[in-house]
Amino acid sequence: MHIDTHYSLNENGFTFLPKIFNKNDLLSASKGLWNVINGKYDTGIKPETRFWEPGDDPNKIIKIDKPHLCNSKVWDLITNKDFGKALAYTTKSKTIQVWHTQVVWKPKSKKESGNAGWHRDAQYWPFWSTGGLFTAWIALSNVSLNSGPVRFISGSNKWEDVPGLDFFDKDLITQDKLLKKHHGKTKIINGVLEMGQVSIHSSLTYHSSAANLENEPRVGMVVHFCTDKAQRVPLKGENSNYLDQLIDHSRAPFIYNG
Ligand SMILES: O=C(O)CCC(=O)C(=O)O
Repeated sequence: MHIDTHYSLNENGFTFLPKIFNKNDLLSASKGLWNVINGKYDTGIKPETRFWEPGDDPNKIIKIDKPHLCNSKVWDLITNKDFGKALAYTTKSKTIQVWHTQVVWKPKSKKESGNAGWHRDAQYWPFWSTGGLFTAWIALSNVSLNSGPVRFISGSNKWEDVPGLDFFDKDLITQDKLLKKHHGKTKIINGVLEMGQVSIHSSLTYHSSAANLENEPRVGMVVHFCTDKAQRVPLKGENSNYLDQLIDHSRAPFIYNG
């Protein structure tokens, strides 16, 4: 397997994989996601959460959680065996289980409408340890520098938490100031990808994305996965049962198992 040796998941906090999927599967999944966005679910199952509804601002970033439950082609994409193998190889793991997904579909932006604020995924996952948790971002369109690619802060997987950062905060200018105050000059790497390529980042890596200035939408299928090294953190109250769905493999499929 060819691995991009420029960036290491351990050292930099992210890496890039070569193309894994065939074009038809990518196009079918993309069409499937568009159906989900428009409220058409071929499996009859609704997504977990919608942050965009038909009729909402068409220039706004569209995020919908767990679209793999709603469309069989999206399910097929994220359970692809070669994909599972590549994630296991890259993370040096014995098992790979997908426990959450999102579509992040970014049409041409107006002002801040396409921004996703700086964050680390672990800040939203109090029920998980930080080790053994990763995100794979599958490019379902070509992702140019101008299309608002996901960008990563190299080495930020080793940082302490930076309070005040959030995916849903579109004010990247204020966030950049905050980052500068805490860490001075940072090295930011853009995930410029061809359709079918994949980036992987750890749960602690700070990342964000800015405006899509292209006419075509920038489309990412975001796959959150845990390895055999991940550990549940017992919680009380809200979210305490969230990971009980791990036992339901029709929601949380194993895509690599030794
Ligand atoms: O697709 C984006 O712009 C943001 C994605 C993201 O936050 C993630 O992959 O964890």
